[in-house]
Amino acid sequence: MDHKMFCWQCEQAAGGKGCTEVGVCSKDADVAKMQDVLIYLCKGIGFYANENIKKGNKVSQEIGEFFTECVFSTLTNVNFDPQRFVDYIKEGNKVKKELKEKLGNIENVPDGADFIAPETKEEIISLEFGPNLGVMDDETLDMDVRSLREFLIYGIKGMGAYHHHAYVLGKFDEEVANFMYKAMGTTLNRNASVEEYFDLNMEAGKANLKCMELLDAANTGSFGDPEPTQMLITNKKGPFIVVSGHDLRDLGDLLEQTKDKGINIYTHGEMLPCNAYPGLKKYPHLIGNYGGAWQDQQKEFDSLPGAILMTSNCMMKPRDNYKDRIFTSSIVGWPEVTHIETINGKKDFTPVIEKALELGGFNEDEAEKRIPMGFGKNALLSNAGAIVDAVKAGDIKHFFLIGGCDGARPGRNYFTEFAQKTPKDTAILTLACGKFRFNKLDLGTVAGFPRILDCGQCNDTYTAIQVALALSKAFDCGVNELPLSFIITWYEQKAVAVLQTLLYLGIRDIYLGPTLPAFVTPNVLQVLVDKFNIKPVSTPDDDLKTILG
Ligand code: SF4
Ligand code: SF3
Repeated sequence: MDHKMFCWQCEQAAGGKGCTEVGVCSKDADVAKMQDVLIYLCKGIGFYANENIKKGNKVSQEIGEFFTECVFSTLTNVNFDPQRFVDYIKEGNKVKKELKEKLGNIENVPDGADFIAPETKEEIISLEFGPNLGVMDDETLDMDVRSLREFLIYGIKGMGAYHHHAYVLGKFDEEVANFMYKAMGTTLNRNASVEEYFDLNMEAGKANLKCMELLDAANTGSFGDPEPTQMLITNKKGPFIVVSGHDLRDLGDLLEQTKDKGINIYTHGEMLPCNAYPGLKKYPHLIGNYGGAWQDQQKEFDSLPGAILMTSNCMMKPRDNYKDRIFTSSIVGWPEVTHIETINGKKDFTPVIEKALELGGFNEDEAEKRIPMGFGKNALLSNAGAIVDAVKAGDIKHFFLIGGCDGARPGRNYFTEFAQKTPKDTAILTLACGKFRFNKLDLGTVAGFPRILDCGQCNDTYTAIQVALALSKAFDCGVNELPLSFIITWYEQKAVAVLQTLLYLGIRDIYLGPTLPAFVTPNVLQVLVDKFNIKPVSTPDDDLKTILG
């Protein structure tokens, strides 16, 4: 192929088709190639792990964690550091050899399963694209098969992210790991059909539901159930650290290491929901949330007089102005940015703490503002009776789940306008960073509840699903018959995993925006329309009119 790279895994894909010179996300062609090579290796690891499992051989948790970390590392806006990919690739070669040896000789090994990657950056990036290496390189592959194959791989990446957040809190799940092996291994099969891939995408939805349940158990088991909270959204005088991403363990550890140090901790982006967890908010120096969604970070961090810790996506290219005060941990990486290593299962955040103290923080208190949040599973389900009564009395006429990722495209104003235009006798459930489009609007209350009910991070789609199931039980009907509509905003691959879960659950009439994924072909879209009546968003007025009849 004549491009330097090809990536179309996120909503920002250049020209709505794919990034071919450099990623709109700033991923360069070298890192793109290394990620392609790592995914190629993971396909073979998946194949050999799955064959071992079929034979009754156990695949260790260590391998499961490594595999999960590898797929997660290739998610959009996570890791841009070539050296980290060289390390993953070297380890991946070892893991594959180990699994192969354990299995002994077998028949019907697909092409590419035995691929062993070179182990220097120069050699890795000079590998030629070809079948299994890269997305677009086997020109003979049917485009619909490719579309569903990549749909599956992106869902696995998203699931990998959730699985990683769960197992750092002690919840590793063999069934989830086993599905990831099987699915990745299948992508080596050149004869896998559209039907086979469609079914695997549905199975991915099921496995991801399990994974989100696991993460819910990990988060609430470690830090308690989120409780409704009036969260501070303005700045307080004094030194501070802004913590971004999705990793609750990192935040918990940092809070412990900063207590009594005179440092305030603000959440940022997808960390916002942490302000509602009893085990985290018990630290009085977790004082609130700073800023908006991920795409505003370059502007918001530019002259920030505090330290920043990125614990997962979404990391943007840091400007020189703040390169010295931003730190990465866990899965995240950027060359030249200080990475907090995990040593014997522990992280020492001293460099972040020292930087925060050195910078001195905000000079004065801003006029205080707070917004309601923390409507997690427990908080909502314990109010299920009152919610059902309000629906029966006609006080709440409709629920909208407006959730998913935020992003930089102008078309995303749709979600702000949509929220503003929802009638006053309706409630909005929201989750993930897409909420920043409207979470500071004062939309008032309905039946004694805030009209905007913030359920948490993107993985808390699990909460929304539990609420939908509780309502459908109370009204003795299917979820699709409830006065509930799903308005999903996507950007990266966790949203793909969540979409697979919603489809697996048979949820119909989902509105998806701001644009449809570049990797979905017209035929695949037609199948999704026929089976699930999924539709692209149009205008808030038209969509509201269709939904509310
Ligand atoms: Fe382009 Fe998105 Fe891929 Fe980055 S992750 S290279 S923006 S498609
Ligand atoms: Fe946002 Fe990146 Fe997806 Fe967890 S932080 S939702 S975009």
